Amino acid sequence: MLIIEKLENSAVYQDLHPLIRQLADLIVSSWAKYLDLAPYQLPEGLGYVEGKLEGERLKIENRCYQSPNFRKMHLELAKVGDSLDILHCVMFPFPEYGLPMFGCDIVAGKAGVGAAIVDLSATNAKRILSENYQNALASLSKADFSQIRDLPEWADIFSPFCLFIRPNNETEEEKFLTYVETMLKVHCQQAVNSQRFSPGETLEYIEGQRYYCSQQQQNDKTRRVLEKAFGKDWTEIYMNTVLFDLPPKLENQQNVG
Ligand code: BLA
Repeated sequence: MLIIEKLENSAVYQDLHPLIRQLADLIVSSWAKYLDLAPYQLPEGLGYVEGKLEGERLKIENRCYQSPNFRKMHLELAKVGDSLDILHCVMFPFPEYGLPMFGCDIVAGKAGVGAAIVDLSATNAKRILSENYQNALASLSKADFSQIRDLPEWADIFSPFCLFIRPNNETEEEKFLTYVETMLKVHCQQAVNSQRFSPGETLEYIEGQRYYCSQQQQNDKTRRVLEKAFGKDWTEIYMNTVLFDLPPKLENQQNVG
């Protein structure tokens, strides 16, 4: 079993908004609880990065794992000066299992958490979650959240279960955590029980993951924060190789399981 390095030891973790710390703990502990984790090697030099071009210093701490069903599970914690705290998480399945993408993002400023989003996004051609997923997620409710935010134009990748809010108080922050906890549990349980598709059928899910990544790469808000600290060229590489890298072509695929 993989020994997971404690998040408390991370250079960034200690200074982050409490909701981000709690969510980071929840994500890593859910992965460890449900999945058989192995290390995942990020591109050289991109585990911990610090940048400062114009404006404030940006520090990024990355944690990355893989499992028999997931090519890459990425948790990123970032701090921009003392003004912006960010959590970003994506789970990239091996496409032959036909699984959706788990994605989560929290952005907190001086005034508190402005954006908290989580989704399980389908990767089939119709972009509709399987009945198993739909049934398992049916108990989730958005009724307790007072400020549901509008999604931007590129967000056609998200499912009807996508929750995008500005939490209004600690109760709503806790309810957001519970919502994410349910999604992670359902996703991990469905994943470990999933069957492999044939190479022909897998192409559809590779294409679905490509589309997911290409839409996420259109998020100018993410791009702008990174460009200010690291410049355009570095940001392009980082968004394409760390945040939203495309699954390798089928013939190169290696399954750890
Ligand atoms: C929004 N993401 C944002 C915002 C910032 C970032 C500053 C604006 C916050 C707001 O509108 O209140 C910044 N997010 C980052 C940075 C990183 C990051 C710098 O992850 C990484 C280093 N984004 C994701 C994932 C999802 C996501 C996985 O990375 C969803 C599953 C969603 N972020 C997302 C959405 C918005 C957002 C939908 C709102 C965009 C908009 O309103 O235009």
